[in-house]
Amino acid sequence: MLGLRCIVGDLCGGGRLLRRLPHVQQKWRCESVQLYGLPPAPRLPRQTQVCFLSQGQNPTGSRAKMKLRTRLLVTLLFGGGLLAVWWFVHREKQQKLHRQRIEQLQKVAVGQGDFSLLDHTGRRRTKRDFLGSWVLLYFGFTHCPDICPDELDKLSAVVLALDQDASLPPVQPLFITVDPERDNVAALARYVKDFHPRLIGLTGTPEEVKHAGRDYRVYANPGPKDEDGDYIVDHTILIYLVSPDGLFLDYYNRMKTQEQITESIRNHMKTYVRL
Ligand SMILES: [Cu+2]
Repeated sequence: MLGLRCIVGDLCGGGRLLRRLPHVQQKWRCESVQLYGLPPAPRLPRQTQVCFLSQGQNPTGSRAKMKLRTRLLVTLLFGGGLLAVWWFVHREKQQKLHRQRIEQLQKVAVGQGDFSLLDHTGRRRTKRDFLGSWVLLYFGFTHCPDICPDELDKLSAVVLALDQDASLPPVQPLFITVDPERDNVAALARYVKDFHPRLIGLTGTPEEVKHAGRDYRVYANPGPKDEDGDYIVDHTILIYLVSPDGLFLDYYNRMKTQEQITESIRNHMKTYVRL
């Protein structure tokens, strides 16, 4: 009997000692509750516990969050400032390049003036009518035996090739006569039909034609007439590229192939900045 009491006493004492340990307390309580048939206490989800801690229980976390916000704000302000400086410098550089380009084109002084001529339908056209369009301009005459037809064939092929690329703007081909004596409106209307459908023929009085050619520094000199009254006009053989601003951009002589001219115009179009 005494032995049994000692064993029970030891068990109770050992139990009390164990129950004082915190991790055992929890387990003990749970097991005790389960033993009496009650459900275990519900546990908060992990996320709720974290939120609870961050909202009121952990001021260090709150300070860290504030620091992060401050850093983000400083980074944004600093980045925005850098972007503003870059934009300002970039705009200044573009404006400087723009001014330099205008000065260079004005120094070239080719094709700066206006012209006023009749087209192959009899309508008066001036250079202003073509502002906003890329223009390929050629000076020649309809009685030219080979050079002018060859050059206009090449010019037409260039325009056709550029037409194939839908990303490029259309080019307006123009043909200005250097032989107003024979190249009237009707002669031009017959002549332009052999080339690109958009080709416009232009003529006028000798003074008007001379004025148009002078702006492009075109040389034209009629030779002596033969017994049939026929003659050849010695003239400059160049194809001029005029920008949508109406300024001379480039020229192509007879040595330039159709492919070279097409590529050059394509590059001009891609690097073009409106004045
Ligand atoms: Cu010719």
